[in-house]
Amino acid sequence: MPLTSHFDVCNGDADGLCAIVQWRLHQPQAARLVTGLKRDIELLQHVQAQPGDEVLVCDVSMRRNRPALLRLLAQGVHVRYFDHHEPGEAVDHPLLDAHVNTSSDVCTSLLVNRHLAGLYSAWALVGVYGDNLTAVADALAVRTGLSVEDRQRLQRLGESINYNAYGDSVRDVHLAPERLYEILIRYRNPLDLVQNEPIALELDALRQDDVARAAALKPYWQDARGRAYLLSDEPWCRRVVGVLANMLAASRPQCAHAILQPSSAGSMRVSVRAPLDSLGGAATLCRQFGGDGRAGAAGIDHLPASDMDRFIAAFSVARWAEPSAVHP
Ligand SMILES: [Mn+2]
Repeated sequence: MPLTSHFDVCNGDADGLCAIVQWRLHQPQAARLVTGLKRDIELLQHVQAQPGDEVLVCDVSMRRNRPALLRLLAQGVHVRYFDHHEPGEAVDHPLLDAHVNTSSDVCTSLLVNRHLAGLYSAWALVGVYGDNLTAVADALAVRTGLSVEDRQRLQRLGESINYNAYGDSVRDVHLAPERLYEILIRYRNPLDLVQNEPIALELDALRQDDVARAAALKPYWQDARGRAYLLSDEPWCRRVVGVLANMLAASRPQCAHAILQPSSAGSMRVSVRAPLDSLGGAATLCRQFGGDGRAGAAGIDHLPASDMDRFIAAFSVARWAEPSAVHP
């Protein structure tokens, strides 16, 4: 009888890593970890398993991993799946044990925590804070009797681990998520990690430094309805762009925001956020330039640098109407 191989597959953000950490503390098992940065979703295709092998998947969309999932199941591989992203068409297979819940008040770490009846709830909290479900995390922290100080330590750790997953490639981040996992899994309680490992402080300091630099940026273009920012081609810009978009939106809810950053030669990547006060129109604008997205947040992967002014002109006259106002 051949030996069973184990694979752990997860998003490299706090929610994904903390889901696997909880599971492996509960069920210690040598497993090959397949992870990546935040943007790396289609991870299951990298698993080369044999019939009878076991795969644990956490925090990556089933819809995006569907072909690889179907292939593994058809090969006779057992798959246990925890996730909170929209799964697409349901997959029903005797070898699949799926725990997918898309409610806005859950994340993958929380689903694993429930499954394990709260066995490693401090680790779950790190994931929940990392996924920005602050109110949900605070409530769980209170229920489990954590002090305010410990709650803040877990929040800072979650946000730092999460931030470490932002970048275009592992060259942009402080520590590859699979290396970070090796440190996390040494601790049954993340508060001991915060106490003992310099990495928690390092990640936090790096994040604070990026955020301070981002806060000092001046708009490339602005009027009363919108602001556009042009980032440079540097690792800190590739790490901070998501956080910057949230910072800008929160600081001026009546304004739309566009962030442009150089990607490949002669081409820009653009992310657009509609004003928080009227979440609509972002996808409509981006589609004019070959992009796509949702009404409130959308993007363009490849905007020729020569089209930048044409984009700013379209951005300045865009209609930021709520979708219900456009389609009554
Ligand atoms: Mn998540």
